[in-house]
Amino acid sequence: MTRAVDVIVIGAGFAGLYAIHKFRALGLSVQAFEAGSGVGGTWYWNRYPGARCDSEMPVYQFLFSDELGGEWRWSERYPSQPDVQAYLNFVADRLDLRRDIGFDTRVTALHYESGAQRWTVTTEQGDRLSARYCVTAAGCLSAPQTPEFPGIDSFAGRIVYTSSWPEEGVDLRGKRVAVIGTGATGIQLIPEAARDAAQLTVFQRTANFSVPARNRSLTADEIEHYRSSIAQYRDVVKLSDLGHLPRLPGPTQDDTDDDPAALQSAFRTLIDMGGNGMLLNFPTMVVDERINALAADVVRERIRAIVDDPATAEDLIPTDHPIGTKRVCIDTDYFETFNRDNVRLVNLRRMPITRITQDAIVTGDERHPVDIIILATGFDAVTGPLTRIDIRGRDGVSLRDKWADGPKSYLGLMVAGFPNLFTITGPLSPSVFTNMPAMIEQHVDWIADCVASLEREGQATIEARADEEEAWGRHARDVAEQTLFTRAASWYMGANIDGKPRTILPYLGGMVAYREKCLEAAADHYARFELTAGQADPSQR
Ligand code: NA7
Repeated sequence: MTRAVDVIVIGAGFAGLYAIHKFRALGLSVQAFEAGSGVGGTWYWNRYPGARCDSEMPVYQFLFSDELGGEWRWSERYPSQPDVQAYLNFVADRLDLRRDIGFDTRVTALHYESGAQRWTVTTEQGDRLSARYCVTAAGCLSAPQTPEFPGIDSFAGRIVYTSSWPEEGVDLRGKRVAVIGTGATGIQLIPEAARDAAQLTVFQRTANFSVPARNRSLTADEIEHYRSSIAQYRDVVKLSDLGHLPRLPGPTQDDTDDDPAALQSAFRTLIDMGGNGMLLNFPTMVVDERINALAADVVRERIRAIVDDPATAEDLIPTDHPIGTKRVCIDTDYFETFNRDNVRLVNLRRMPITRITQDAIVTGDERHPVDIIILATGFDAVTGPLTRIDIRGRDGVSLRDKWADGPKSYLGLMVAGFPNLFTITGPLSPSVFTNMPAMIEQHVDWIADCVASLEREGQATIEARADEEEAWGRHARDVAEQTLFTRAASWYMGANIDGKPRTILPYLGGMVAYREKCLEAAADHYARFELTAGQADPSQR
């Protein structure tokens, strides 16, 4: 028999947890499914050494509740993976969310039945559940990319993915370790792995821009201030295009008179302060080629100053994309790590990996003997978590087919042909371009308001209109064209996955404008959507 509830939520990370809480508050019955054995989503899976948030406190947390925020004390400027996971466990306990979450349960299919106006979800275990509303909270970076290097199956040592790092850890001591991938993940992991491994070989395909985090413990005053100022930061974040603090202390564009030397001096100051101040204080950096080039040069000069071996330094210097159009990594001693005797960089642009043997990675004629291979090779970002589920809307149309040439969505929230399916941080929403908890709160609040309105007004379904969906896609692409993002072969553009259409995945117009668009879409009783009157099969409520 298929059980029935009001709302199905897929995922129990930041998005899923808040969604369960909000729908319960509307008096609806909720069932969430989570593939992991615990809450946390991305913070549950990505527990590799060095995993740390690159948004800083106090904004990387829920800000919807003064009480909740007031009970939690953060300890570092950038929270570590164990800290974020502990926080999300605290939230789940404090709001009593676990009783509505089915753990170790991966959703495989989600089908809409037009007659009943209900969604039926099927899990890997074969369970079936039906609901009037379905909300995906599956994350943007949760579908790992696992490259098939020739011969990888013959490797006799251990292969570990950063995206599903074993809970008990991996003992790297005395081992010859390879890390493939130098994105944000590799850049966090590599300094940690170098400390333990006998020999660490880093396989780099593309050099990345990275700036120091300058992570530190928070002072007692800061901890108390952050704990007691949730309401203040809730308001502050709403004024920020990146869902962050609107700017960090330090110089801004107004302080530079647009003078190149002053601009570069400002970038040096912001980099020395640690973190992503460059992007927050100089948002034009990702639009204005000249400013971008000045910023990139400052980061390049820093790499040359840190890395002792000039040839290694040149290999580590990014040259193929404007700074900021791929995630600028926030590191602790990343470039310094290449001065260690036990660390070697292999530039795959010069010679790619040709195969993996029983005990080595081979690039051209060179064998690199290894005991452990760590894959930090990224994700089928933003769309992957949804297209890996067999989602079928009205008339059996599959989401995978609908998105074959690139994602289509109205506001990143709803897809035409998929009634009552809401996608938290879906493609063409600001999602990964912004601070995720802030984005998630905005989305969940909007969805909950929408569902409350349907319930109140006696509407059975809501669905994105095809013309609005089309217009939003065009707008998102137009905005992207005005930036430098389209010049990078990044996962923001779908470029890291073979065969994935190359098109912008997040909306780059900023959260302030985006919030406005969402409010406009909800105006006049959701006039920009298709609505169907009547309650769907009340016997199943
Ligand atoms: P990223 O940023 O996608 O990085 C993946 C890395 O793996 C990147 O250096 C890739 O090189 C490399 N890669 C991927 N496939 C291969 C193959 N086949 N051979 C060699 N190297 C490969 O993912 P992360 O997990 O580091 O970061 C994702 C986000 O998580 C991050 O932006 C933060 O928001 C948190 P490439 O650049 O494609 O040449």
